[in-house]
Amino acid sequence: TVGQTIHCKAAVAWEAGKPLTIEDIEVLPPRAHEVRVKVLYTGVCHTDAYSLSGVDPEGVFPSILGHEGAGIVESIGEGVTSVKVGDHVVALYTAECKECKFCKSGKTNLCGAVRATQGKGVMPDGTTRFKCRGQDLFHFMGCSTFAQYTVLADVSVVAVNPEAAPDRTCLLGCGITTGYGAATITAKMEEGANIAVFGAGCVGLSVVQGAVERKAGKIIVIDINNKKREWAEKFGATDFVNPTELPEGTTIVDKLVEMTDGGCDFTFDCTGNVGVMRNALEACHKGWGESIIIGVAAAGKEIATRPFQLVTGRVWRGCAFGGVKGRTQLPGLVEDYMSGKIRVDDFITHRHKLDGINTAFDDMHAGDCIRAVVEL
Ligand code: NAD
Ligand code: AHE
Ligand code: ZN
Repeated sequence: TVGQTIHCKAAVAWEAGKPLTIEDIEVLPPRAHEVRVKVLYTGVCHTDAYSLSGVDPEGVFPSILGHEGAGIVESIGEGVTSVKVGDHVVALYTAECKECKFCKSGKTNLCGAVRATQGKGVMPDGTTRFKCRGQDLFHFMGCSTFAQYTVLADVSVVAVNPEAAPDRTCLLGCGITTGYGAATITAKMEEGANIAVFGAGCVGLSVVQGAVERKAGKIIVIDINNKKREWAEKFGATDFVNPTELPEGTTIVDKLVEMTDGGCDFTFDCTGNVGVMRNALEACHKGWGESIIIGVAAAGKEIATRPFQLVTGRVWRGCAFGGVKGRTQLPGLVEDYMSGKIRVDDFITHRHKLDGINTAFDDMHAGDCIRAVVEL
C-alpha cells in the first residue's frame, strides 16, 4: 500500500452536535515529513466531546476527531527519519520538533512547528489527507485517531516499546500523561506538599498518582459525584470532599484552608469549570500556593479572582499535555507503565468497537466511566 490511497473505515464528525457516523474513507499517502499510521486503539477524551459539541473555536467540520491513539507505522513520506515502517507509535497532539524557539527554550513542552495548521484542521502544507463521499475531511489536533488509518506530521508521532499493549499506551497519548505530568513535571512539588485535585476523571486521578509518586502530604480530591470517592482512594488520595455536601455557610475554599492549615501548596483544576478554577486558586496557601489549570473551558468563558489573591503570593498557571515533551519523554513513561510505576489498566472502564464509538461518548456523560477504549 506504500504510495497508494488506502480505503478504510472512520468515524466522521459531519457537523457540530451530531453523532459520529461510520464511513468508508480514503486516506492519501503521506507527503514529505509525514507518517501514515494504522491506528489500533483510541481513547475517547472529554476534549473530543468538547470539540464535537461546537464550543471549540478550533473545531472544524467535517472532520475526523480523536487524539488519544496508538498504532503501527504503515508508511512514511520523504525525509522521515524519526520513525520507520512497523514501529509502534503513539500520536502526539503536542508535537515536538526539537528545533523551534519553544522546543529549544527549555521552558515549555509547547512546540511551534505545526500548531498553526493543526488548529485549522490541515496538514502543515495546508491540505488534508482524508476524503469521504467526494469531500475533503479535516484533521483534528494533528491526530485524527477515530480512523483505521491516519496521517500525522513526523513531529507528532513517537515510537514506543513494541512490547507495550497499544490498547493501554493509547491512554498515555492524553489523559494519563496530562495529569501525571502536571503533578510530576509542571508542579515542582516538594515532599509533603498538600495538594487538592478538583475533578476525579482520568486527568484528575492521574494527578493523584503523580502526587503519590512525588510523596505529597495531603492529597485531597474534590468531586460532585460521590462515586469518585472510591476511585480517588484507589489511586492514593488521602481525603475526598463533595463540595455539595458541606455544611451551610462553609465554602470549599474554607474547607480546604481548614484541612491544610492555611491553604494548599498546589491545586489542580481537572474540570474545565471556570468557577472551580477560581476556588482552586483561592484554596492555595498565601505566599506560595500554585494553582494549575488543566481543564478546557468553552470559548467565551473567562476566569476571575481578586488581584489581591496574586498580590499575596498565589500563582495561577496551566499546562498542556502535563508539560510532557512527547518525543523525548513519552517512551520513558511507557517504560514506567511497563515496570508498574504508572497505572494505566485501571483507567479502562469501557470498551467498544469502532461502530460503537457514539456509545463511548454516552459513557463519558454517564458518570461511571473513567476511559472508554475503542478498537479500530
Ligand atoms: P472527566 O469528565 O472524566 O472528569 C471530570 C470530573 O470532574 C468528573 O468526575 C466530574 O464529576 C467532576 N466535576 C465536574 N464538575 C465539577 C465541579 N463543579 N466540582 C468538582 N468536580 C466536578 O474529564 P477528564 O477526561 O478527566 O478531563 C478533565 C478536563 O481536562 C476536561 O476539561 C478536559 O477537556 C481537560 N483536558 C485537558 C488537557 C490538557 O492538556 N490541558 C488534557 C486532557 C484533558
Ligand atoms: N482548541 C481549544 C484548545 C483546547 C485546549 O486547550 N487543548 C489542550 C489539550 S486538551 C487534550 O484533551 C491543549 O493542548 N492546549 C494547548 C494547545 O496548544 O492547544 C480551544 O479552546 O481553542
Ligand atoms: Zn484529551
